[in-house]
Amino acid sequence: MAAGEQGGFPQEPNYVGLNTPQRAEYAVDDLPVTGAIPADVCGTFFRAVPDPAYPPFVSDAGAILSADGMVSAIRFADGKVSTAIRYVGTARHLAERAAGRALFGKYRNPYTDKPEAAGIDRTVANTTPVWHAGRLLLTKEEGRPYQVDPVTLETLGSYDFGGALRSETFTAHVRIDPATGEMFAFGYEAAGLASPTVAYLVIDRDGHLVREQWFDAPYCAMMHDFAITAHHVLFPIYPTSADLARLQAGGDHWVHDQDQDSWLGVMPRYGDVAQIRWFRGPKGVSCYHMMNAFEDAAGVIHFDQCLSDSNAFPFIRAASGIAIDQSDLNGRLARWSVDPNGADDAIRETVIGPPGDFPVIPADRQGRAYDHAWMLTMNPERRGPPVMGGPVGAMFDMLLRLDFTGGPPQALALSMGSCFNEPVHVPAAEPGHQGWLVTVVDHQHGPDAFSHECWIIDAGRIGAGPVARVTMPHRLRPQVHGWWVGGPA
Ligand code: V55
Ligand code: FE
Repeated sequence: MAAGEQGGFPQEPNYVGLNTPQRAEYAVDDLPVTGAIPADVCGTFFRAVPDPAYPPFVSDAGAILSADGMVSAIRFADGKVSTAIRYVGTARHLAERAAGRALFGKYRNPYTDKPEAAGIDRTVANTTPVWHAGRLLLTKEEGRPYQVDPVTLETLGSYDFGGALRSETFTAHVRIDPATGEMFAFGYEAAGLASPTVAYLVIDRDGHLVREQWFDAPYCAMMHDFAITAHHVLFPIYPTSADLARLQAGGDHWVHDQDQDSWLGVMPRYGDVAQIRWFRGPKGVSCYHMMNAFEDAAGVIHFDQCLSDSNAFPFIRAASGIAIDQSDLNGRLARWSVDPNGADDAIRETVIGPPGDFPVIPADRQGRAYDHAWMLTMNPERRGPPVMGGPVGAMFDMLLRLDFTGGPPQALALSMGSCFNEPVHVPAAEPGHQGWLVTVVDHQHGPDAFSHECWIIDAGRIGAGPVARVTMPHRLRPQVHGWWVGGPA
């Protein structure tokens, strides 16, 4: 076997280079550190990493999104750093391990599965490690979360909030209110495959599911993320939609329609889903991640999102007959402003930042007016190709700090061959200090040669580069999302 190659995996972008399956579980202590780890950085950086355990038996351009979830932890205590990674023991992963081969077919299409997969929960729990009320949940929008022991990374099982959850699905993007500690969440396709049914969920600060209300979206859309304000909950809908007949015919879960409207549903947080007001957005746009949302003094709602002119996933554009190359896909950090007390359904858009993704805000500004935020983007001055990898094909090579008070943006550009995974924000104890960003940086040294570091960056002075760098012990596949849990594990 060639270096970096894994037996039986197709030699195509989902499985080569940075995306080469690793399939390794391990724990390593006392990682080498260059520089000084700030005292604030004491806790665990949990990361969700999709890594397929078995070669596919179908050709599936969306395969990274259905790769088995692994949970990775990078732990910081007393200036020492350790790491561990383990598969999430989903029913799907356990069934495939027992069979010694893949049983599940295409991304979110059970009609392409082997007969042995019938009736087995299909979720791969590979998108976000969510920490709330003392529980670690590995989430994926296609199904319910799995609970994982935060110390051993052992999987405890599928989690349904003590039997309270009715929805078949649960988002990978929850929003935790900084004042109340409540977790706001939702599930789409809540009533089954390709259903337009959305479940709106509120979990109290102690982890009890106290509200579950169902409503129908304008159509069955890929609802990856949403937003809250201090008084409202916002449900954005972009025209990437599912169709049961297409799935039954063995087709793709998602098709994007450039001619269909986007929508923003707005309701009072503690209201009834019958009160949702739908504001009409531009046609054909798409967004995976919202930065934040808030109400201003006049009650106008501002909703900030990493918007693009079409779906960001090349495999979804291909399935939709949309001929836009990844490098030609335009985007922007867009603010949509709507008046919940106004008479019309108009959305006013202003551009507040460049194209990019993986927005990060301080947890205490969730749903509130905010001064600054961070995101990943492509260096406009890069000469040469980006590092290839991850589900969209190209990795981000620049970190930005945006200032919404009129100050200039700050940037941290990596040199050619290096790229960022999504950072987490760690708050600082010192008043006025903007805290720290902790992120995994991948370095490519050759077609199949990579090394990885975990960087700690002063969040208020990102241009100065990392204050500390941790050498990661083994090859890593690209992370999706992370979560910072402060304090001892
Ligand atoms: C995304 C990621 C997913 C998914 C759907 O970032 C959307 C977008 C890692 O899984 O299933
Ligand atoms: Fe996401």
